[in-house]
Amino acid sequence: MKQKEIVTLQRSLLPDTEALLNKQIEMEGKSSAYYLSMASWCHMMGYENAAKYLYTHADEERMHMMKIFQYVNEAGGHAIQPEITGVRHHFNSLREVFELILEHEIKVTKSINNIVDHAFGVKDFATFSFMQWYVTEQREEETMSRRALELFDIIGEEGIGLWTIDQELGKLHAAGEASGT
Ligand code: OFO
Repeated sequence: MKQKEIVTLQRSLLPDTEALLNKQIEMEGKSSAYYLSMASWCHMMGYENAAKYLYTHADEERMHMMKIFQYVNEAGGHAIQPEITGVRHHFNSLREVFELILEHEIKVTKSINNIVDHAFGVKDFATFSFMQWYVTEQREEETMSRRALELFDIIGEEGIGLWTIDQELGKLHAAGEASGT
């Protein structure tokens, strides 16, 4: 049997599932780039703990991207290294950074749910099962993003408010690290 035939026989991903997974690879890659850019802005502005939180988050998003990347190739598809452009480098405030994160995470959750729904519909139970990790991860990420944003309302941004918020973000980050989130 020729090499190409062996590869074809091993293929278990349908083309539209592969396309959806490649779109998700792109989304996770963009998440990593967005959070790295936000981390840099926070670092430059002196929000040390927010920066640490976001540097770690950027690394985690790359890991999310790589998990899908490996899965696509192992399932006989072709994972595509995404083009990442249009990354924003400047923000109006620390609150805006965390509003953008929550907004972005909600979009990611919808996209993950769409893949899960699709995989179930076409009876691709391997992909359905693989994506369960992302379902849990998104729930945790949304919770963390909401908690971070709540700090702005609870503490307020006047006086030493922003400094206190940054300290609390440090605690949130430490708690997330301890729980593996
Ligand atoms: Fe990959 O979880 Fe956020 O985006």
